Amino acid sequence: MGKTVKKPEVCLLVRGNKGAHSGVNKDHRVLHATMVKTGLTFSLVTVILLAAGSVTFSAEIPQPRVAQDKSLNHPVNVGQRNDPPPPGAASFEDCADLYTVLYFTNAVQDGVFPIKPESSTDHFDVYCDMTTDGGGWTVIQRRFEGKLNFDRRWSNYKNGFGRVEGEHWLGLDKILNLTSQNSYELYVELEDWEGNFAHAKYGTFSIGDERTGYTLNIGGYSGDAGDSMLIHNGRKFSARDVDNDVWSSGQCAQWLSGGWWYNSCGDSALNGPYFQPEDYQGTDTGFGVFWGHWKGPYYSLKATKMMVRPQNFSRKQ
Ligand SMILES: [Ca+2]
Repeated sequence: MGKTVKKPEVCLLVRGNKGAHSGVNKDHRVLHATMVKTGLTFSLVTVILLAAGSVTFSAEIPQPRVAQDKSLNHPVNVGQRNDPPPPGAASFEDCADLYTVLYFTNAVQDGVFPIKPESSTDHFDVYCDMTTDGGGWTVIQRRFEGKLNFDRRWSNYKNGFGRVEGEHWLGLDKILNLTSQNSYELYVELEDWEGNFAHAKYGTFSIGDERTGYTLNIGGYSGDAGDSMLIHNGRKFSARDVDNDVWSSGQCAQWLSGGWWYNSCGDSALNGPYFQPEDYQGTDTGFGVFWGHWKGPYYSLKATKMMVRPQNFSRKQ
């Protein structure tokens, strides 16, 4: 296990449902905007943008289907849509793709949106973080209250579990769909029980397909949380019922009670068992949700968020 403990640096993140962008880019003019209510879960804003006087761009822009709900704890439903996107709806590869359109309509906000990566046959919902580090992030993992069990089988980690507006794991197949269509980066946001935040950003992030065990390709660390993924680079994913780790005489996913790209076993386990502070006594309790280089392996974190964005995403701010 990683033992390196870096003195934490406090990083308070500014949050909000609305983006900080108050105006439309001066190179574009919004000529017409109409909002069409099409049901309880969807509304469309039709906008026409005249770009630099030469290109006319028209798009149907999805609005968030639901607000973030931290109280939900439902069975597996990641990626299942209750309704198909309305006819004529724009198709976005990821939240970064969507961000660009929302920006030019002054409609940047966090929320749940349908996307359709290039290799995906269907739309599926994701939570878009449009505010952290310039926005455009597609969330692939989130924990903040411990009501969702992450000690699950391979099929759950493959297909995803939880609800995207709450705690969830998006699913390895969907992460593969996302990160195989472009060169992606990863942002890991961590919160401890004292209200401190730290992050680890990786300039390179992708996974192989299921035949490779969803092998992790990660690198280019920056941030203030420390690099607790380095030892996991090149490793296969393991879950409770599938042992792909490097520990020849044991099973990391069972020992640490959550799926991950284990080495033998490693410096991080963000899918480990969630503990309330009063229930966690460090080594006496065992491993929880940890990022070794920030708080050590025997500190179970309050909140985690993993999210991806194309490397070539250009900030609009
Ligand atoms: Ca093993």
